[in-house]
Amino acid sequence: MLSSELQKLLKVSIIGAPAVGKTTMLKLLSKHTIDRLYLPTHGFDLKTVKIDDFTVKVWDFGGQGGYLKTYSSDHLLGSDLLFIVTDSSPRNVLRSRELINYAAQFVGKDCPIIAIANKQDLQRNDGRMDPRRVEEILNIKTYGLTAIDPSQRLKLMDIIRKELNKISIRKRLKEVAF
Ligand SMILES: Nc1nc2c(ncn2[C@@H]2O[C@H](COP(=O)(O)OP(=O)(O)OP(=O)(O)O)[C@@H](O)[C@H]2O)c(=O)[nH]1
Ligand SMILES: [Mg+2]
Repeated sequence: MLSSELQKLLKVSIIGAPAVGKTTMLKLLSKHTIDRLYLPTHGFDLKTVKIDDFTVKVWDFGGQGGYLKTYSSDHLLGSDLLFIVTDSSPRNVLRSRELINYAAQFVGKDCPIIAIANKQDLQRNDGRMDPRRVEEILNIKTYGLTAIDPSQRLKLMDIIRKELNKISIRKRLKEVAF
């Protein structure tokens, strides 16, 4: 494979507590129908998504039980981008802080860690936080999302595209430096 092709082959990992909407995000990305069924992910799920000329392998890790801790050291390795998904409830956002510290051990220092403040549709009803508040608490770049809303697909694609472009430039520069 040409190195220019390799630069366009990227790995995105999605982690977070159970039922925060990780698999729904993957469905949103892969144009899968978005049902509201909650079927916990066992282990992890893997899908390939094309974004512009990037081929993105998306790893969706199950949040239940010990899945993440069982798989993380091996499977988070080599991530080009890591999403930490929260359901934007105060309790879950606080838990996500620990998760960020935990996962940061397994991804390289060049891998951006981005938070998704999901379930924004529920924000007005039950005290969930807006993305700005989540960002203040987590201290990492945070985007708001309603993953069950198919009209937010482009928004999610844009978030990923912006990061992938930066990653791809960085990879190219590294190669030139060699
Ligand atoms: N209201 C609302 N519900 C959502 C949203 N995103 C996901 N859900 C619902 O939350 C539930 C759990 O979603 P999943 O995507 O399966 O959660 P997960 O994070 O993959 O869970 P695990 O696989 O157990 O780690 C489902 O019933 C979804 O329909 C959202 O933006 N708003
Ligand atoms: Mg899941």
